[in-house]
Amino acid sequence: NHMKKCMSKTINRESFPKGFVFGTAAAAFQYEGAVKEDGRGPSVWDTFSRIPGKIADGSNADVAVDQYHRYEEDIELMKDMGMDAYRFSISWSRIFPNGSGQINHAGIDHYNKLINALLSKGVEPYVTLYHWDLPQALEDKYKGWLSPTIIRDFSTYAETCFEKFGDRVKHWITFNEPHNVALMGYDLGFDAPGRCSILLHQLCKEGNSATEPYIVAHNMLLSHALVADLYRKKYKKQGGSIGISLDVIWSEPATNSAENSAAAQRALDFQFGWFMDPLFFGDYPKSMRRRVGSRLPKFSKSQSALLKGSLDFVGINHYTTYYATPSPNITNLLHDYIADSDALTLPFNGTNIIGDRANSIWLYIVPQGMRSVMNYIREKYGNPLVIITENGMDDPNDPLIPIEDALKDEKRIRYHNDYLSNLLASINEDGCNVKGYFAWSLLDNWEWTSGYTSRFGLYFIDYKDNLKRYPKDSVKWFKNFLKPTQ
Ligand code: BGP
Repeated sequence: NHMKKCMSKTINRESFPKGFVFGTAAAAFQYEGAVKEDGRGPSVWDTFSRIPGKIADGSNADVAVDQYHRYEEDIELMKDMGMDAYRFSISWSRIFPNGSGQINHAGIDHYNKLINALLSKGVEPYVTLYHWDLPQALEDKYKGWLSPTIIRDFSTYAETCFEKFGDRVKHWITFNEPHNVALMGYDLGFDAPGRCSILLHQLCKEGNSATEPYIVAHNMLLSHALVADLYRKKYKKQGGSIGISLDVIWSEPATNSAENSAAAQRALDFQFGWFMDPLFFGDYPKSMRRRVGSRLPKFSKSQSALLKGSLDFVGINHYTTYYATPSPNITNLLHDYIADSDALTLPFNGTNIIGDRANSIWLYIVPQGMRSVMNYIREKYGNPLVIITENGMDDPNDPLIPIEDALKDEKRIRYHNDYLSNLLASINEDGCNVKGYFAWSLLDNWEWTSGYTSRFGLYFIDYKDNLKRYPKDSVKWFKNFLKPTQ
């Protein structure tokens, strides 16, 4: 009986609905390297990664994993695993080195080559337009996302991509994790451009307002809505679809008290509803309106109308789950956004740790969180089409661990198996409308503030030997999972 139970838990591609897409995800700045080649302009992350103390190992992404030169080899790796699709991002400053103005044709050529190589191997491109690498020129010119001027420049850049690549690219993602950009870039200052809110601002070079994250998010939402509208109207003939990728950490009440349940809801509102509510209902969540007050920008009637329904699918980046409580005064003093939301989310609740930890301090393994997120979306937003655009876990980059041991990543296999099982249950048992799953990430890569210290890849990168790629056991697992049975 026990045997039967275990067997019935074995899942593979065929357990999923027909046409379900499996792929891996990546981002230009984390993968490409070649930052000075073929006319690329600098991005805010080139600048930020050079500020001492910002990146754990003091590294930058000048070389990263050199995918700019090795994309053909990397496509072979995807193909070999049986992956259907590849999610990557376009570097804005390769197309417009100054953010706007003159197009750099060498940049266009590069992505044409990448897209054509993917298609020739039967791998479907899913393209993110903005995965955090804002052209530095626009930061210098008008403070990037803080200025509404960016809406025009982003839409010119996006339209250039539709024009040049849209005959072959049928899946577009406007933004990757706008919540993280707003919070990490403009409130905590851990990410580019490194601005902080009032009480934290001694730690940062710049930034002075608890309003900035809300302005940035607002400008990203308006940019998304404008570009989605443009794509759907002017590029309708291309027959593609457009969405956005949002990060969501599932929130469990720390105990079943009414206060903690309300805090868990506020945590979701301030992270996920912040974007989902405007996209589905045309305005920010009521809890945000009430609590942030006049610091939360307003949408005009026509902006609201443009936002509402401005996506064909919701991309979800989901990794972990936390416990929520109302926030204690001390954290409110330190952190404006937590004070605004009155929700503190942590991986423990006083008696329990929510799950086993991966390497990153923020990443705890809680597979059933996936099912909760899917059902929350189904219930609250009317069962829209969802694609999991990121899910994965990391190991430490420990130079003392021999490569053959680093390749034995049972924990990662279990992670993907268990998150996928919960995703499957949400589809088959709960009726959630999910059509794709992208693992973060194809290769170990340059992981933002952790630099090269964290390894999220299905493939191992030997940073000491010419960035050689080695399959971890999870590659074999995916290969078997994706293999057609018949
Ligand atoms: C997501 C980003 C990815 C990736 C991943 C891993 O938030 O969209 O680009 O980096 O997180 O996390 P990190 O690099 O912060 O450890």
